[in-house]
Amino acid sequence: MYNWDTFLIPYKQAVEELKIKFKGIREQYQKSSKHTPIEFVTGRVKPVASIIDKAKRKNMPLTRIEEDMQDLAGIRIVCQFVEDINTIIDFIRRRTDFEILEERDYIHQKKDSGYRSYHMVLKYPVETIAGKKQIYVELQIRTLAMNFWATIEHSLNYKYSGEIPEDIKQRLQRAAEAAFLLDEEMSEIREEVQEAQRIFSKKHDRVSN
Ligand code: 0O2
Repeated sequence: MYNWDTFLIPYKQAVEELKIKFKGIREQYQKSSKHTPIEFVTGRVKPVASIIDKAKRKNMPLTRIEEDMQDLAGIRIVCQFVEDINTIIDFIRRRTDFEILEERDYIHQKKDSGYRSYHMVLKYPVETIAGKKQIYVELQIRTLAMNFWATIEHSLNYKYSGEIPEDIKQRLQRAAEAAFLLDEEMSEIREEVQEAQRIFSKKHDRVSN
């Protein structure tokens, strides 16, 4: 049987390295006069129980997960405005420290559940004692509103083992629509909000220096 701890070490390393890199980008933006397109960055290695569950669900033998389960390592970049997502996509496409294998736009084509997010599958090289190892990483880019919705829906899905009752499903659809409208409204006043945030962060810098 698998030694999961050993198997997952390079995945942990990829997640930690990428978190540092994207947090570094966030910090550089914060120190510049430009709007910061990254609100926060999180990352995780899929828990072993979820890996086994997903493999069963997809009829995937465990010997195939390294190749076929491309979200063992996951990074999430959350931003304030939908426009920030495009800034991040452009910047990811220009990077040379990984390759983009796939892009899935669940923003223009939301899932039936109401889920919206932009997904990229990256091939990221990690140095191991046995040499370079290419690791697949699923990068999810979404707004705060999309993230709020997805987090709630994810826990309900867990609670109901994927069988969310119809009335709650309908409420979730309406909540997804509300999150979409919230993103639209915020985009309309984006310039105003960004100006206010610039003033606030300058004042904050003066106080803390
Ligand atoms: P976790 O780690 O618990 O988040 P599939 O499982 O077939 O739908 P696939 O082909 O692996 O997905 O890739 P896809 O569609 O890009 O989705 C992978 C991940 O996106 C999921 O991981 C979720 O994190 C997120 N996601 C996709 N659809 C939904 C949705 O309807 N609601 C929510 N809340 N999240 C979604 P996992 O496997 O669920 O694992």
